Amino acid sequence: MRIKIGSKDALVVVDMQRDFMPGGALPVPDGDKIVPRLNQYIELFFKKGHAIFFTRDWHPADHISFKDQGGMWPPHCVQNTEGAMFHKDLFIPHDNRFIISKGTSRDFDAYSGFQGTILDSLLKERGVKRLFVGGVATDYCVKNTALGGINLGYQVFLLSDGIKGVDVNPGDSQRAIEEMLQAGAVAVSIEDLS
Ligand code: VGL
Ligand code: ZN
Repeated sequence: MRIKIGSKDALVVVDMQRDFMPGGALPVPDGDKIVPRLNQYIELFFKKGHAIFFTRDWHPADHISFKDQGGMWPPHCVQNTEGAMFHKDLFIPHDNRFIISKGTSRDFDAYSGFQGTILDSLLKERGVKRLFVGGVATDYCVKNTALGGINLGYQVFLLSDGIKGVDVNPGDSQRAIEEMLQAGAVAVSIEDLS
């Protein structure tokens, strides 16, 4: 496949935060291994001057998704803590990039970067039609962001070499990938883009 990146394309890097990396509060196995590959995608979009969106989980300390509040996760990505920071080697350009915080209020969780955020309006404002989605976790926030994008009418490309999942149940990530493809996402890897 040969895909030429243009001004109607945007890169969406999902939740590459320290708490989702090995050693973090809610680690995605090998989550750190995709940083170099994601940096290649980021560089490609950055050099061409195309938009790059970094989503982040940005929870209050008493967030509803945390176990001590009745949710299913250990506390993670609490606003302004180290665990909520992006991986230190992730290339975050100064231009053409946007940080999208989600899950920011106590009583709502958001697995999709579109949920409760201005991501859709920022994309529409810029005339973006195609999204290239990578990051973590394949079976939660990547899946929901990709499906959210499809539902909003974007053509979604899944960066198959730039995603990692948690697999709470074995096979969750593989099933998530199949679900995204079923919904219309197209799997690509770095060699496909120029
Ligand atoms: C995520 C679990 C809880 C994710 C966020 O980014 O995939 N997973 N909060
Ligand atoms: Zn979360």
